[in-house]
Amino acid sequence: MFYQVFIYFAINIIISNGMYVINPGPKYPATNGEVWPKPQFQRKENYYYSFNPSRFTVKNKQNTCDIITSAIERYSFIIRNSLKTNRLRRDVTDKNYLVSQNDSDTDVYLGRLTELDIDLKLPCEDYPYFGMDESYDLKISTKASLSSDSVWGILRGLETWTQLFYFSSDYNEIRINQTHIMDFPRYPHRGLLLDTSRHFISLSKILKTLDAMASNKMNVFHWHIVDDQSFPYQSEVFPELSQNGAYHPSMVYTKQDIQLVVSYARERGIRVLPEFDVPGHTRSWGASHPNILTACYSYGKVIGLGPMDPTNNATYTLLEELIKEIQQWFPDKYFHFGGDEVELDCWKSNPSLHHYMIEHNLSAEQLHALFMENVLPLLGNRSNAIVWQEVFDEGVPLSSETIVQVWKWDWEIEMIRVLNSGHKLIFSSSWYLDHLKTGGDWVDYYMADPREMVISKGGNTSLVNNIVGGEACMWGEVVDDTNVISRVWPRASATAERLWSAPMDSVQVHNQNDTSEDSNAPAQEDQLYEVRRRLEEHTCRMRRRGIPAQPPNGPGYCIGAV
Ligand code: CP6
Repeated sequence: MFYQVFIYFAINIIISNGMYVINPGPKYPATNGEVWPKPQFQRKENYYYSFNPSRFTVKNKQNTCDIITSAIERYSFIIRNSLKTNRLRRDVTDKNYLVSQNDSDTDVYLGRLTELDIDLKLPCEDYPYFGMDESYDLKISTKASLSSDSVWGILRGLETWTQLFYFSSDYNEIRINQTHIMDFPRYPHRGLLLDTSRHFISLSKILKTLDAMASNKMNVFHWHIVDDQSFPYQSEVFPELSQNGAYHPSMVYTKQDIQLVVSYARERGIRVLPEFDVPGHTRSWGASHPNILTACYSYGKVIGLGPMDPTNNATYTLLEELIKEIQQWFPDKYFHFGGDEVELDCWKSNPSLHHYMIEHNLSAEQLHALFMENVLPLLGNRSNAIVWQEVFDEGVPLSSETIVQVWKWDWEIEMIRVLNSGHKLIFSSSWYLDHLKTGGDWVDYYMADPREMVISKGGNTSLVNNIVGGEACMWGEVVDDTNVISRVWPRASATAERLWSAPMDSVQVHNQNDTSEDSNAPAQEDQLYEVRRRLEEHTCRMRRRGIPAQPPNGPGYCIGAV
C-alpha cells in the first residue's frame, strides 16, 4: 500500500516537472521595457539600474510650467501604480512563464537610479500646434537626463522614460537599462478620428482615448462631433441644435465638457481638431433648422431632407455665427469642414435647386464647389481648413494652406494628384478602424506608409514631405462606450508607430492592387517578430494603465492588468 502510494507520487512529480508544469509560453512573448512607437535612435546597454519610485527625485533645471509639473505627477503615478500592480500579482508570475520574457537576466547591475534631470531649453508654449517640435534626448546613466527645446519634446520623452521601466520578478525590483535615445517624429500630424454622432461617447471614454493617444505619441484628436444621426454639440448661440438634434438631453457635450477635453489634451501635447461636416452628413441639424437643408424629391414628392441648401442665405448666416463660437471653444488653428459624400442626387431632385443650377449653368459638383467657396472664408484668418478629398476632387479653389484628407479607394493616384496641386495631405484610406478582418489587421495598418506608397508609384520624392501625416478613423456606427476603447487599441497603435518611427526597411510596401500578399510574407514575418513582441508589451502596458486594449497577436497573457 505504502509502496503504491509512493510510486504514485513519484510518477506524478516526474510527469508534472517534465511535461505539464512548464508552459512553453506564447508565440510572441512580451518584451521588457521596449518602447512603442520605436524611437528613431536608441542604444540600450546590458547594464541596468534598480529603481525605487519612493526614493527618487525629478529636477527641473531651467524652464518649467504647468504642463511639465502635471506631466511629472501623471507619469510618477503611472510608474508607481502600474509596476506596483505587477508586483502585487507576483503569485501568478511563475518563473517558468517568464523564462522567455526576461531577456535581461544576464545584465550587469550598476547601482540605484535616484534622479531625473529635465532640461527644457526654450520657454514653454501654451497650446500644441501643427508642426510643433516634439524631439527629445533621453539618457539613462548614473543620473537620468531628459532634454528638449520644447515642452512637447519633454512630454514625449517622459512617455518614453516611463516605458523603459520593467519589473524583474526574479529579483522583485523595478529596473531600467543604461540607454541613450534621440527621438523625433517622422510625420507631424498623427491623429485619431472619433465619431461621436452615430453613438454618443461619454466624456470619460474620450479622456481615456486621450490617455491612450499620449501613450502612443499621437498628437491630433480629430473630433467628428456631429453628423446625420445626432448633434451632441451643445451650442450657446444655437441651443436648439442639440435640444432637437441630440439623441437624448443627457447625450450632449457642454462648453465645460469641451473645455475639459481641450485642456486634458493640451496637457498631453494633443491638439483637438473639431469637424463640423458640411454640406452633407447634416440631417441632425434639420431637427431644429429644417430650412437650411434641401428637400429631396422622388416622383414629385418630398421624401426627406438631404444636404444643406447652398442657395439659402440662412445656411451661411447660421454657419457664420456657429463657427465663431466653435473657434472660441477650440483653440486649434485648423478647422475640419468635412465636405465628403454630398448627396448630389438630392440637390438635382429638388425643383428649386434644379432651376438654380440651370439658371447659373452649374453642375451639381459645381454647386458643391460654390458652397465650399462660400463657407471657407467664414473661418476668417482665425483658422485654416482641412477638407475630405471630394472637395479637392470637385475643383473647389482652395488656399494653399488648406489640407486635404485622403480616405477613398485609389489613394496612390489621388495622393499624387493632391500633392501635385501643392496641397498638404493627411492620409487615412488604409486606417479604417471600423473595418474588421478575421485574425487581426494591425499588420496591414503597420505596412501602410503613405510616403513610401507615393514613391513606389513614381510620385515626385520632393513632394512627399507634403504628406504631413495620417489619421486612424473610428467611425461610430457599431461602436459605443462598451467597445470603443478595445476596438481602437491597440489597432491604432500600428498607425501611431508608422507615423512616428522610421520606415521598415526592405519590406515591400502594402499595395492595394497587389493580391499576392504571400510573396514576401516570410521576410516580413521575420521583421515583424520584434514588432509583434513589442506591441504585445505595449498592449499589456496600456492595460496596466487602465486602458482595456485587446490582444494583438493571438494567444498570450498579460500580467498585472485590468
Ligand atoms: N461618415 C462620414 C462616414 C464616412 C465618411 N464620412 C465613411 C464612409 C465610408 C466608409 C467609412 C466611413 N461613416 N461623415 C467618409 C469620410 Cl467605408
